[in-house]
Amino acid sequence: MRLLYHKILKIANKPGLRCSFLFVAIGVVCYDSWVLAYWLPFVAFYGRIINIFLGGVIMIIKNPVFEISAVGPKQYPKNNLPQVVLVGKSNVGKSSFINTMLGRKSLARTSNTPGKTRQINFYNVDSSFYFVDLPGYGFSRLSKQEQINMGKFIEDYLQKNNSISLIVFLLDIRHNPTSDDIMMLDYIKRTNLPYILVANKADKIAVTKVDSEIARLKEILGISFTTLVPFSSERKIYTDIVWNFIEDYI
Ligand SMILES: Nc1nc2c(ncn2[C@@H]2O[C@H](COP(=O)(O)OP(=O)(O)O)[C@@H](O)[C@H]2O)c(=O)[nH]1
Ligand SMILES: [Mg+2]
Repeated sequence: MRLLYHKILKIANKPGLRCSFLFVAIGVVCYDSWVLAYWLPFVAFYGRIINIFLGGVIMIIKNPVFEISAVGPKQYPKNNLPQVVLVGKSNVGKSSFINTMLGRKSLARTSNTPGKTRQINFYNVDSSFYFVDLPGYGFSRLSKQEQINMGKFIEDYLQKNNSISLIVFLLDIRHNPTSDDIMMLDYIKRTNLPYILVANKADKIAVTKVDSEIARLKEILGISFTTLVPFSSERKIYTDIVWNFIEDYI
């Protein structure tokens, strides 16, 4: 049943379709069913156009490529393309997020067993912006000192880079933010860089619970006015909503 809900949601999330549904509803109210049948193709087309005017996006990705695994500032790209940076604890789904948003299966390497490598992976998206995959923090198999070093490595990148256009801060919709999450979020706030929060793995809970979990996370984090949107790489839902936000910053 949950799968069916998510399938419907995925279709309803497609750009244009939300508007199309509205038109169909208006059509049903105003006309006999044979008129509606005649209308349908037009409804789908104009719904799409109107949705673009209303600020919807149809993000067309042509050729995203992995550019570099940087181990230090000298290797960060020298051009001024905007960078959209994924921040979050290990295993929250940063790499999967990049693959899902770009419609690629395994451009960004995902794993069940997070590694210890301190690398920042840059994905060049059609020479218009970068998705930047930061190493995860709070990886329990690292020693305390290694975790501190990892934190410094991430902060160093956030400080020494003036091409950062947006930080996408990933949380797990099912779990309370950890103390590391809260520390990282405080740090991000202090950088004054724009950020949005994305609650990943929404497929793991019932669709009917998504809104209340989002509200709960907002309350815990004390961020009533900050954007916090659900997401699922597994089911590839809510991608349009997130693209809408990203598009405003690139
Ligand atoms: N169910 C579910 N699993 C996910 C989702 N996103 C990522 N995962 C899984 O979580 C694990 C860690 O993902 P990964 O992208 O490597 O996390 P990262 O360490 O933050 O880059 C992998 O096994 C993914 O398949 C999601 O939206 N739903
Ligand atoms: Mg990763």
